[in-house]
Amino acid sequence: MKDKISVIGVGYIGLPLATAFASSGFEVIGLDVNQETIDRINSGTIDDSEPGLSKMVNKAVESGNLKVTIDTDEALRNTHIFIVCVQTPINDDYESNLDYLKNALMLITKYLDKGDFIVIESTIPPGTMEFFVKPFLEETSLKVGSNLFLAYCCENVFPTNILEETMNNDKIIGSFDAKSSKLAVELYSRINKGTIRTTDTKTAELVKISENVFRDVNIALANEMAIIFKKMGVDIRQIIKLSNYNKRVNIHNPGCGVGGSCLPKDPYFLINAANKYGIELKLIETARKVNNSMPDYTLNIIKQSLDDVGIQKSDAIITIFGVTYKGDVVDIRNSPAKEIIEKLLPIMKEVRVHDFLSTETFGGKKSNNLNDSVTGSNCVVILNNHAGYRKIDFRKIVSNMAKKSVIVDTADIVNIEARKENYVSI
Ligand code: SAJ
Repeated sequence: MKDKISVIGVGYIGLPLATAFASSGFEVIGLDVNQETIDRINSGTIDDSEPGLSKMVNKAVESGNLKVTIDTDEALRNTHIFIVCVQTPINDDYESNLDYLKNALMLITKYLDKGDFIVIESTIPPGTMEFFVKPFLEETSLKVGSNLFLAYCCENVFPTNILEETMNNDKIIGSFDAKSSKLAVELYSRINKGTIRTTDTKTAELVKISENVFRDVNIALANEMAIIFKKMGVDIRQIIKLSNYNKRVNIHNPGCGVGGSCLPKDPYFLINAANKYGIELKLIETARKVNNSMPDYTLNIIKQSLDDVGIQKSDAIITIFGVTYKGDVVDIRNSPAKEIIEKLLPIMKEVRVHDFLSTETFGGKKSNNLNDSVTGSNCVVILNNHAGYRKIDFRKIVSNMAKKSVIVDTADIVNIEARKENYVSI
């Protein structure tokens, strides 16, 4: 008989993971609350923005090794390995919302047997394993480390490269006992060629958060530098390029804001934890503020650029390129495009929205055809760097735009030849 794994939550993280296990010979059954997600997987119609993923999912489904369902009983019955990949969002007050995790644990506890193994992949605030997950599971009267095994195996895969990273990234595993650690290493070694390191649960939780805090703070640094260098009339991209030749320097890229489901959220897990110790994390909080201010900064650049070419805002046609939170993903969660478009709509004559991968418009006018979207436009605003945009010769775009027009490029993709007086970078 094949080993069976139940994966709870077959979204951005759960599906590639479930697929990787199914492809390596496990019998995997994925549970999700979203019928649409289940239908797409079963009918072989998931989008193919993640390289290699849709093909591998279809193959795993066809082989019979991967099944997905919304039926809890079907998914969790007769399973001894449970992997939780549900979202852990924050509420409007920046407090973590562990309801999805709690719900997943509640379902699992109904099916738990002696000797079962539970893995948490979801990103969680520090201490969650110790003060929430473990006590919750032990309410069943099973005991972690003795007749129940538990590990935190934080995901760290990069959207646009998820499948490859699921199978090759180094992995950190946090647990309370040696047997759980061993089980986790054995399990992940079946799909992962990277180095797997083990530690305690709180360290593992903080590793995951630290990775995203590092990135968020570094992006804020790049954004702040972009603001001052622009005032000085110096090209930030040149500065980054030349500075990064120093092997100890890695300045990140400025942009129109920081979106996605991770970076705008994970720093608050640490900020909130620090508050409980009476400590204010000034740098990390400021980084969040800087990054959150970038959509407004972008708006001001758009307004100023229109002024500079002599166009009244109320007469201006704006074309947005890119609504997803970053290039080459379909995900629009926390996309800075939302705030930018919603703030442009009441003050501009028309806001057209183009995106190669998403049908979302955030209230703007959908334009499927690139040329139509720029014809007569006064301002093309590039918000992400989808491959489709990277291939464009922007000289052609400029020639289709209105006579008085400007390109605002927040993603550094316009080709040098097209960067004339009507080009503004962030
Ligand atoms: N961004 C910038 N400048 C940069 C890099 C990114 O403005 O130099 C923006 C992007 O446009 C986007 C946002 O930041 O709006 C986040 O993008 P990202 O590519 O930095 O990160 P995510 O959210 O797609 O994925 C991150 C990754 N974390 C790290 O690289 C440390 C990924 O590995 C994690 O698994 C993921 O968060 C997660 O799930 O936590």
